[in-house]
Amino acid sequence: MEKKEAGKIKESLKTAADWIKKKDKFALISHYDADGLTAAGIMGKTLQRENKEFKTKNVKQLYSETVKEIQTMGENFIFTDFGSALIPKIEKNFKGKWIVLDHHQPKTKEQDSESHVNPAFFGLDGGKEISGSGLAYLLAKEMSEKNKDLSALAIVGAVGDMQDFSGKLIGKNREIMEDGIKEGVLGVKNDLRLYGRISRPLTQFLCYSSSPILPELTANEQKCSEFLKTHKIELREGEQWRSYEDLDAGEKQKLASAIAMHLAEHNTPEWKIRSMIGEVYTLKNEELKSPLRDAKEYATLLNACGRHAQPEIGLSVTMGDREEEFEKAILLLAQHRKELRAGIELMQSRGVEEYENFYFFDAGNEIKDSIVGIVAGMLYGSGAIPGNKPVIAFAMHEDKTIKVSGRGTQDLLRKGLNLGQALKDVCAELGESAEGGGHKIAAGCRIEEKEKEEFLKILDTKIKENYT
Ligand SMILES: [Mn+2]
Repeated sequence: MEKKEAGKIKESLKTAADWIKKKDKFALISHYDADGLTAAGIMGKTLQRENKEFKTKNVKQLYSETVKEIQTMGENFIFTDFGSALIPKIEKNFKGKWIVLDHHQPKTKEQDSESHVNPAFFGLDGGKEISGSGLAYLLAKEMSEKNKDLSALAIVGAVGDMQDFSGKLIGKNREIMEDGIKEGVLGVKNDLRLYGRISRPLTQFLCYSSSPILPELTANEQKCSEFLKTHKIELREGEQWRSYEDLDAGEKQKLASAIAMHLAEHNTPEWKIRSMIGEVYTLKNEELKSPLRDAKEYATLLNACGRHAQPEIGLSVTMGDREEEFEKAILLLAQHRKELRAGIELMQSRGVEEYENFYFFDAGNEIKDSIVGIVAGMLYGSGAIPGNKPVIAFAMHEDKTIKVSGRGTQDLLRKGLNLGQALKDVCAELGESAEGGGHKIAAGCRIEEKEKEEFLKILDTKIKENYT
């Protein structure tokens, strides 16, 4: 039964592909994170190859001003990696001239429009089996088999949305990965999954690890270099700083077990240690030392662009720029890392408040609202908080509303946590001014400052109710 359902998504994508072939002058609107930027890159490339005219815009949300601007951008409208929660609004403003490809929880159980493609309508899990960029890729493949080289970008998007959290890609993501391997654009192997294995010098590789945070090592370069020396791993080869990829098989294994041992000594749960090893994805057409060579590093670079309000730079990179825009993206990545590190240090020094069903901290103006969710996620495993409850963080947005970010752990997910639903429920109770939602493991919403206290109180009961 389920297989048959999943087959129908192909029909739905075919309908969308046929519509695109018949139309021209598109506005391509996508979410501003790694998944959204790769989705836009895939669609952009696809439209280019069909000789279609198009303009692009990457947004965080669909505000009324944005709607007006989008209406002037083209005659037909493609929304990727967002839109499922906004179908009535989109239909009202873009009457019959739109398609939405999104994997976030839709508002209806049944497909509400044939222009609306969401894996949830077809028995697929949009949290782990396919992402926004994956949908864009499947559509591109419906348009033409020659678009199969874009599969590597779809994998960057999936990894950006952490759909590889179990240690490997599953479902449709896995089929896309196999396309990439067959096309020769993607490599996959089991290895240490710390961030920066290709482009970071070893010391920084340990120092900036956020998943997992390495107790006493994260954010401490001195200790990291001592740790490597203790385990007799050379930091340099001649003039060159070595990266993890430069190590030989024996050294790699030595380092991986040293890290595992270190984590075990610091009471990191075993599942977390095990999750350090898993699939890593290599983009074979990228330069050997480029951050774009590794799917996770590529995704982080794109997120850095989006979070610094310059998604167009990231989009240029996904569309193929490896010169000026790429250089700008590299600078944004460095800045992003600096801000994350400052955020973690702040939270570690201040500590968090504990509620019955979650941990909480209010970053106020001290951590940007665009990165507060990542910082919250990084607190797990750092020793700052144990993984037994989700963590909720507040940060002040420039318009003085409060951005709420929630993060859970894979352990909590296994226990049935649905953070997206919990936040949605609280917002529903607070009334129309608040809106919220997201995924089971990571979700967010926006509230008014005066609602803070009430929000926390209601949330304590809603989280408890949303373990299924
Ligand atoms: Mn996404």
